[in-house]
Amino acid sequence: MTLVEINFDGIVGPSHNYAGLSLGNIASASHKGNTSYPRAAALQGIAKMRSNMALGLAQGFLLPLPRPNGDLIRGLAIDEDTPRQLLAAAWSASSMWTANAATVSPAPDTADGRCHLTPANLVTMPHRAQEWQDTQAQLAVAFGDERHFTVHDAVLPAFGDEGAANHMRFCESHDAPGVEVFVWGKQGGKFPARQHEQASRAIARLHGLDPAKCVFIEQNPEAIEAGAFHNDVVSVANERVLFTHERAFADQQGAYDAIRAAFPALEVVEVPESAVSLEEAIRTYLFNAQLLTLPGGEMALVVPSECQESASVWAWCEHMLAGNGPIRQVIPVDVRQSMANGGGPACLRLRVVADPEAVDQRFMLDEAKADRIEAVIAEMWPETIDPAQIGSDALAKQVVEAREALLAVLSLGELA
Ligand code: SUG
Repeated sequence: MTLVEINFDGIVGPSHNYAGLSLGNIASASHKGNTSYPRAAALQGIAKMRSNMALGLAQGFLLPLPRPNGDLIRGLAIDEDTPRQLLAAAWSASSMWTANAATVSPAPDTADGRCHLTPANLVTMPHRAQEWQDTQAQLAVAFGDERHFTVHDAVLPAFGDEGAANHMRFCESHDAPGVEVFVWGKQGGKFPARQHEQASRAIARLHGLDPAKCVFIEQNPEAIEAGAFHNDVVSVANERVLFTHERAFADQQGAYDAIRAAFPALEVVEVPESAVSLEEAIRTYLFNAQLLTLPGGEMALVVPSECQESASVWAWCEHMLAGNGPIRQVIPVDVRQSMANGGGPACLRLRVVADPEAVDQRFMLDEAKADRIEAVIAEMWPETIDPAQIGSDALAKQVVEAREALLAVLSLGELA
């Protein structure tokens, strides 16, 4: 068995649109009402996956969920008089951000030696709260081999859980036992804190983690106020490295000390406020990056191309590369359509450390399959969606048929 990190990217669904549904997500609010480009969005996502595969990394994907969601429309009896935001919720393509699909504890960390996955309940936002059962159904297929994986139910809706976006794992190498860090937020600020401490603690118990190898850290309320609605907007981890803004945590030094107590080899790469302000970090999504170990052992940071256009962020990246820190490459990628809804490269992927052979092969990507997926997107995905079109029967038909065509080409009709 070879355990490697596999990134499962969400394929951007054909209903991708800008409805401004996420309070506290500044990009989502500021692009509300804009025309979206679902075809371009999905192709940008495939290009990112191809670029990571070209680095020699294992790549998987998850499918868009069924939209418009008839169950939600019927369940809330949505009609012409219902606020447009609720109708738009039933059309949201938000499952593309698979960092919110689940929390994943790889086999070396768990008591029973299986990889555990808990779908996120995403209860804070109605358009996201509808995701988890369909996500779970998909995870149960992709990770259906019960010798290797356990897929749980989401934690009780009393405690908000947003999945891997608020979870980091430190280890000497991906296949070695790790220390899992859960970041939660305290309610009471102007924006919702989406991750509840008790949801994180429940997941750690359900996954059978060793309490001595778990760390629970409070997010900085100022970061949430500035638009870091998930911790992965202000920090990212890989192996021994924590790449973080200096204002990410409520008690920054205390957070480093707590992680170091459980994982002494911790290496912190901290970006100070004086080099990149919290606001600029959130605007450019510098930390919503994929911090990857390349096959040669070197680490690369896959950042949104917005980072290259920011004088302070790019100067900091160049300064970092000129030094001798652990991150040796910075690779910009264009995921602008997703970025405009607050989703960068890291939001678009769920990391699963597993033997690729143990995964249902229909969810693993190679170049030939990427060609087939691209062909369906190019033919079937709407070129544009104006928010006024949400609710139209013609658009609904196109969105449903586009997803069906994708399932057909991937032989995944059972998820229809
Ligand atoms: O939950 N945006 C998502 C972005 C999720 C980003 N994920 C991570 N940080 N891991 C959210 O706020 C926008 C939907 C809209 O406005 O239509 C949205 O749901």
